[in-house]
Amino acid sequence: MARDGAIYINVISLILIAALLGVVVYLQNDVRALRSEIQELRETSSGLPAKEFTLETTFSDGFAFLGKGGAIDGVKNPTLKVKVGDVVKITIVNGDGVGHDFVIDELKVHADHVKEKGESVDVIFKTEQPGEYTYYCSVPGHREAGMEGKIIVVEEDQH
Ligand SMILES: [Cu+2]
Repeated sequence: MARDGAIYINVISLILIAALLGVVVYLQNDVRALRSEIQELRETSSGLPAKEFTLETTFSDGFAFLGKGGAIDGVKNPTLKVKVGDVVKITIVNGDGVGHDFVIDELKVHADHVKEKGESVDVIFKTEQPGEYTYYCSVPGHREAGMEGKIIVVEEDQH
């Protein structure tokens, strides 16, 4: 009787150990799946814009780009601050019904013209060198009439 009991307990512990091993393997697979999911998310998110700005063209005593939303909201020709390596997206919205474009010569940025009121266009670019660059509208006379501002690119560790 005592022997039967001992065998019974051994069988039970073997089943328990097998069950525990199963749980451990299951959890390991879960962790692995989570890791690869996180890696995938990292890879896809690295291509998304890190900095987004919206500029609306406006006319009131001269032309200007008017900042929309965030820290630049309501600021005329706002200074845009970004970091080296940032993927920058700038949306130009036509707010005055006059044809405009958006150019940053040094960064080889040149947006298509927005002709009608409400029309918008996005430019996306990656910053590579620190520096101070000028954005402007290249429609003849517009830069002189006020459509000019700065974009400042700083090193990663500066703020
Ligand atoms: Cu213009």
